[in-house]
Amino acid sequence: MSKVALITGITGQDGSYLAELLISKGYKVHGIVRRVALEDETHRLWRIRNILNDVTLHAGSLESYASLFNIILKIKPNEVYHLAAQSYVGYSFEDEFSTLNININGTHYLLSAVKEFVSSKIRFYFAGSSEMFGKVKESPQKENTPFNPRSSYGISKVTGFYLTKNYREAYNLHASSGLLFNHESPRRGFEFVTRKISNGVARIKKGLQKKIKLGNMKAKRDWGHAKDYVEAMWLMLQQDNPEDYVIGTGKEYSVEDFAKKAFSHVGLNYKDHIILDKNLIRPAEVDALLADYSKAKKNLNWEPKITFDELVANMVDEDLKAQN
Ligand code: NAP
Ligand code: F7E
Repeated sequence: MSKVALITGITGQDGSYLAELLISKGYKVHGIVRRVALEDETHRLWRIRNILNDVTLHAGSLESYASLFNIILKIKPNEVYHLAAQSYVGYSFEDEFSTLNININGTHYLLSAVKEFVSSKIRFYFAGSSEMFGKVKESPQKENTPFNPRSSYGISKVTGFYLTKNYREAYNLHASSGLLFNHESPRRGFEFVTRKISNGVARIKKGLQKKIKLGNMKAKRDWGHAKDYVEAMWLMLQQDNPEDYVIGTGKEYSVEDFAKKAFSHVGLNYKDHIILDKNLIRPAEVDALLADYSKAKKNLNWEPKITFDELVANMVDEDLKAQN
């Protein structure tokens, strides 16, 4: 019989790729969607437009314990992938309260609802983040690197991580956290720096825009492709024992490196098109992140397949097509 999976955040970047992966593996895939008429394909459903006939969507939100409980009661999932969150670090400085409320309480509500069905042996995935390492205490970062978050977003993910760990230890739940480093794709939200650059490059190339405004170009990130990372989420839930895993590429590049590569992909020099905007510099920055994913390689046999150069080219090429 097909396994049943529930994805919170199915309309997001990772949710859409994970849904595709699980469908290809024969799962019955359910997703939770907030604040949208489910038949409105033009709005938040754009990333899952091509699989709308293959998934079952349920109206609900992280703010509502009742909605989460009732969906789990109805569909009785084998696996729950908790991806929904206020995921934009920049915004978390503008609105700490909603970031903390959604990300912490939402995770708590979902874990608590899953616990009600603990005897049904639901497996649970929590979307942790390299932002938990924040102002890093060591480099590269691995599973036991101390957390030192620099934003309410990072704090919310540390709390979600400990909630997940506590439910694993206290209630014997098969619950794992992925400590995922930045991962991008042509489905990345436009507010994140990689998509802002790839979209800007495409528009500049087509003569629709002249400049891109950026903040801290010296920040370094370990950037992978979301397609590779959803595979790691699935692998974590297929293990006999629930554990936490760092997922990244082991290579770091600056925002400037990304911009340079994206512009050179279309034969332009980034220096001619970038404006530094001090308003985009964050009150507390995460300067550099770099993953040591050796545990995932050893236990999950997971490795990233898509390189940084391929990622940049993929994003710019897709944004160029979208301008046509
Ligand atoms: P994303 O594209 O921003 O998607 C976030 C999803 O959460 C969307 O489906 C959004 O729904 C949903 N959501 C937000 N608030 C909600 C609420 N109150 N109730 C119900 N749903 C809500 O994020 P992503 O890049 O796919 O990331 C997935 C998860 O991984 C997030 O938890 C993120 O924090 C975490 N993460 C991401 C990265 C990365 O580099 N991408 C790295 C580490 C961890 P709407 O469509 O309605 O907005
Ligand atoms: O910023 C710098 C910015 O917003 C990357 C989320 O998926 O990954 C993501 O968080 C860097 C930062 O991603 C601009 O200051 C410069 O140093 O693309 P970002 P993020 O903050 O790393 C982690 C792992 C998550 O968990 C999050 O959910 O780029 N930067 N200029 C800029 N950033 C933005 N957004 N816009 C700029 O103009």
